[in-house]
Amino acid sequence: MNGECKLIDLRSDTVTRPTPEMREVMARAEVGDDVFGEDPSINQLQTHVAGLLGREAGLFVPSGSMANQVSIKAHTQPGDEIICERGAHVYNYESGGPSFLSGVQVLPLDGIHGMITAEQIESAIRPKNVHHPITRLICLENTHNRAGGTVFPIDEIRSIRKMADQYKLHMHLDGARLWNASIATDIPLHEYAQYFDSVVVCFSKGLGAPVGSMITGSSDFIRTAHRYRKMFGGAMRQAGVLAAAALHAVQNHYVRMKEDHENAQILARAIDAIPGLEVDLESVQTNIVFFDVDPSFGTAGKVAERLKEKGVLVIATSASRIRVVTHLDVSREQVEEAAQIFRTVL
Ligand code: TLP
Repeated sequence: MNGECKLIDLRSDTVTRPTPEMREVMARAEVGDDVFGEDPSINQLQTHVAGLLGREAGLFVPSGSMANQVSIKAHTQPGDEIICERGAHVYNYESGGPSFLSGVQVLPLDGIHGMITAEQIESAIRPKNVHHPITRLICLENTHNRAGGTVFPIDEIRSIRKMADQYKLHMHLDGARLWNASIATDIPLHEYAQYFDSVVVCFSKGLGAPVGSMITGSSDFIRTAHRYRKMFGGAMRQAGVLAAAALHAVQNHYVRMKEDHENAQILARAIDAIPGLEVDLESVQTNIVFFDVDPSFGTAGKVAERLKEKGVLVIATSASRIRVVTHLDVSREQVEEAAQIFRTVL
């Protein structure tokens, strides 16, 4: 907790500020020109995180969106089709990146709690026929943001991999919050990662680093991704100061994420107990809580404004839905205070 700001900011786990310890680590970081591969802090982070995920190599990139888009580019050819769940970040929140940057079309499938099954995907694979695009890539998201931070069951991932192998499809994981999935299930990161050709993780969400994500995969894949990172303008120079913050976050803020999950449970129950607000408690599995607002309160946007006046920041994601996210910069006391403010305002 940095205590720099009085508002209780539950809009996203991306809002955290670097802690004093992290800033010190950043100030001391050894740096070099990463375009020459000479930044020791970046090299250390890439090796460390690739190791955690059991992959051959890692590539540090500025953002989760760039990590996903570079990966999609590296897996596909223009005219290909990629399959994902309808609420996926790559489909909804990356500015149409797949079509613009890779020239691919996206086939979104309706999931339950953000999860799609091997059977569902298999029946969406295009027959080999000149009329159709070529199905090339399956993108999964774990945890699934828009479904409420839900965890993808590892058994289903295994079945999807088996099926994907039969059809020679690639698999990409948007694991911006894979850390949360791993903490929630006690399944190590590398167990999840083994089923994918590429896995993206973010340091700037629940881990609390200011910037950065990583693509991991085979050395060959990362070589291709490296070229596209350059092409997309994501090659940085002395970015070791950022990598040092990310490494500090992995080493110091990962295990504590279970506090965020407990805080999300407290908030979810408090919100659900308020007449006119409804949380799908089954979907609250990590640090994200979505709730529906009865129209008698006004729109979700209006509710968000009233909460802001009382010091709680939330995001209205539709006319009737609000998202709150717990993270490093909200303490248990603040979560309890926020719950009280919800009760007062609503
Ligand atoms: N998510 C942000 C917003 O873009 C919605 C948030 O506040 O949750 N994958 C997933 C699953 C994400 O949730 C996000 C960010 C990204 C990728 C993109 O990361 P950045 O913002 O670093 O490009």
